Amino acid sequence: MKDLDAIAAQLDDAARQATPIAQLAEKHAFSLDEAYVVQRASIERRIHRGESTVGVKLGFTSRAKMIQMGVDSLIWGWLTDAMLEEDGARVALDRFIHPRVEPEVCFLTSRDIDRPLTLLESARYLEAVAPALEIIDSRYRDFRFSLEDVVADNCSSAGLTLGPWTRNFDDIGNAGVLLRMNGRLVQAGSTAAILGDPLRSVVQASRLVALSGLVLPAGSLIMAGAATAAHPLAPDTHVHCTINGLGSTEFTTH
Ligand code: 0L1
Repeated sequence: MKDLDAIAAQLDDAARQATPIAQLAEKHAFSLDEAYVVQRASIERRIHRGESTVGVKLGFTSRAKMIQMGVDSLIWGWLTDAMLEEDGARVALDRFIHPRVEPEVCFLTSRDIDRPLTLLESARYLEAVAPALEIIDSRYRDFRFSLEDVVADNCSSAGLTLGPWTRNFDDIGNAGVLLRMNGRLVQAGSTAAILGDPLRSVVQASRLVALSGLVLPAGSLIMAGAATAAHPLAPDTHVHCTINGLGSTEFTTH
């Protein structure tokens, strides 16, 4: 028998104790719809502990990420205030299991989003855009999962930093993206890798949130998804992401 709350508790405990667990979806035979119920239940546990949701993230919006993780569908999860790190922060890695980092674009919404938006409409719902670094950390052993598993695990969400907010939406469709670690270039790409244009992530986020019968309030973050494959994080590493026309964001691990 499936107990979706118990599955959410297992994932939540794995995250809090930074201890990996075996994949769950096959054993407990839960569907993708049920995986989102597990995800919501694990977020409710965070909210119960005092965290607040600050927005949503999309996953597998780029071919590089789909190929890296062997899945082929767009997914979405929640961001909470506890995941936010200051730009330039020192980030302790001991609270993660096997963290990775990826360069992203983040949007800030200006109005409630309560229905699916078109691409043309999406810009009118945005206040600002910023370069971002997302730390992902699968709670599953060896960072291996099915689509249902990763959705239940809130799409591996673990942390993020944001660079300066701007209203420079004009060139975000094909802006150069560089990810450096200790000064060494480890990934180079373009924001065009994110669904052909990161604004399409806003469209997709509006569709997915509306499908769930929810409203994304004004002032929410929308992490558009990775522009490149993710890189493992090791201690004592300065991580720096630049997005042409948007600026940069960085953190140092310890
Ligand atoms: O940007 C992304 O595609 C994030 C996907 C998160 C899931 C993962 O790779 O663990």
